[in-house]
Amino acid sequence: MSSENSYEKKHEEIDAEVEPILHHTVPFHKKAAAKILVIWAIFTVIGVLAGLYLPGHLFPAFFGYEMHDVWLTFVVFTVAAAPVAALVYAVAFYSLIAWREKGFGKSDTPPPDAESMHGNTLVSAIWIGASTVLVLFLLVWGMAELSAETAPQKNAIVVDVTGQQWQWTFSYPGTGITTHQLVVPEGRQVDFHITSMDVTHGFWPVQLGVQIDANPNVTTYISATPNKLGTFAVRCSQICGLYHAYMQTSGLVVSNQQFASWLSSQGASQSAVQGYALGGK
Ligand SMILES: [Cu+2]
Repeated sequence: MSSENSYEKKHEEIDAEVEPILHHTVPFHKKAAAKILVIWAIFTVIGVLAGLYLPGHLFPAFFGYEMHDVWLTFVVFTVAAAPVAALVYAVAFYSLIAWREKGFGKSDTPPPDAESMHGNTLVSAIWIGASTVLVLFLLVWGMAELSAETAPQKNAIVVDVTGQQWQWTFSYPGTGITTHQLVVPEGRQVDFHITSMDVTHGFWPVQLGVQIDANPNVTTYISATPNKLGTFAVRCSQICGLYHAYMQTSGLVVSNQQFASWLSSQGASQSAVQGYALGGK
């Protein structure tokens, strides 16, 4: 074999290798797609099971209807997101294992790409259809939950909540009562009117399942309906300064009767919220 022939042969080999890369003629990896589908199904089942069972173990105790709604929304959204996340993880997992560089340093040429997905009507239709259905479902679910939670109730009570570095104060309008421990009646909607005396705080009665910012010079509103007697935690959910982590107190859910007698036993010793900032205000 002459050196010229050998040169041409080498060129043909290179062309054969490069051609598929340049013109995307490698067929869609049907076997790979089938394997990814199996991995996707397994990951989906794991995600759905995790979505169904984990929140029940990770969530704090339920002290209000809103907490139940939060839990249910968490479960529904996790289950709805599981197939989507599973697809991403399945492709990534399969790619990392099956299409990894085998034999490092043996070749400078990367493996050829699969056929381009551009213009694939079926894939586009599934993609757009599934996204639209998912987004619409989550939107309708979210709006229905929100309107159910914000619907006004007849026998609701109002509690004014004031945050400051680093303490919560609760006032009961019309009674003159100001306290650092939140007391609320069972089975009645509590409308919290929240503000701050200094920086942005976050009013978070944990087990009631609601949370909202407490901003200076602004009143924010949130409602919860306690449905279990006992003590729950009240925390600050915004980093608000040096002692943010200690800006916590407790809330107490009592019966309607106990609530009425608590109100009358408190008197109206303090009619205004006092500033407790270092050095006084
Ligand atoms: Cu705070």
